[in-house]
Amino acid sequence: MSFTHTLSRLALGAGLALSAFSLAQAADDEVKIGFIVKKPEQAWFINEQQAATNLGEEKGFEVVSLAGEDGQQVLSAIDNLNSQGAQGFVICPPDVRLGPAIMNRAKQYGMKVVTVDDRFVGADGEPMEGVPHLGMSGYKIGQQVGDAIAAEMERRGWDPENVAALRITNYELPTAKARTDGATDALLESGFKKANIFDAPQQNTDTSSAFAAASPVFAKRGDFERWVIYALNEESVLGGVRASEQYGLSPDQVIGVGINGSGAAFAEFSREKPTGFYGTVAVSSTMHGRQSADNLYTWITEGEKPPANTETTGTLMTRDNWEQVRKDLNL
Ligand code: FCA
Repeated sequence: MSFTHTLSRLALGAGLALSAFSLAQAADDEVKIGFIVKKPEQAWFINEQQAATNLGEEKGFEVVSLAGEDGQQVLSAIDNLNSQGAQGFVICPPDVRLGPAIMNRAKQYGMKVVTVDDRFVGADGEPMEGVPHLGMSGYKIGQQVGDAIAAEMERRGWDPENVAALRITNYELPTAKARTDGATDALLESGFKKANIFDAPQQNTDTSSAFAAASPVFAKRGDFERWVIYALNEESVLGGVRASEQYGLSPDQVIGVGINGSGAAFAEFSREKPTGFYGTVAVSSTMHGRQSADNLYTWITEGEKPPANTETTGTLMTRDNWEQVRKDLNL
């Protein structure tokens, strides 16, 4: 064998070894993250997970979409992610007080965690500042809801004296309380009567729990013929509107304004005739999904911890402008 031949064989061998090494490196470098949501059947969360998946395809990382409807399911989702080699996850938890338990499990596996929409609460009842969060500015968006209701009341020429509010509350969830508090304050500022606000505490954040909470309130307050309805999200306002219909109120007697701007609102605005669901403050679930996943990805790949708290804003969407707002927010 000639000297040059030997050299080229050596080079070839080194080359092969090198490419095998790069492959192994690439496999090690592959980023995989989880995206766990509390309500996997709701349009808001479906869109968030899809947006994160799309970003992963663009940037070259994998997103595993999982359901976490209760504590047990969240913990098994984390175990599952660990066995798949994921380096972290984005989560909207089913109960914010699960924060410490979720962080314990994630730490055991060395996983990075960011929250989206609903922020973890620690044992002291305060937000867990150490876990990066991205969510709505609940109070401000709530104020937009209150302002939209007040403007529509004025347009319809309603006298606040004889208008009741159905406030569907969820005080277990801080962002929900911030949202309904913001709406209440804006309404009161517009001249709404405090004594005409009636609470319907819901057990959950969905349409059926809101419907169940709302029905008895209408039944008890038959003395009011005009109602405004608000809650933490449009799914819940829709539950209130459905209860008002069942009670016999017509769309011109009801002004419901939600929050989210997801498929639930699009379906309602697409109905042939208007309903008591007047509008919703739309927030980009596409942006929430992409940005939270991107923050986590950058943290994993560049070691840069995301900001402690990112607050997003909203735009009023009604039957008249919903298609345009949908486009603008990339929904
Ligand atoms: C909470 C609500 C969702 C959505 C999200 C941003 O998780 O339950 O409907 O409003 O905040």
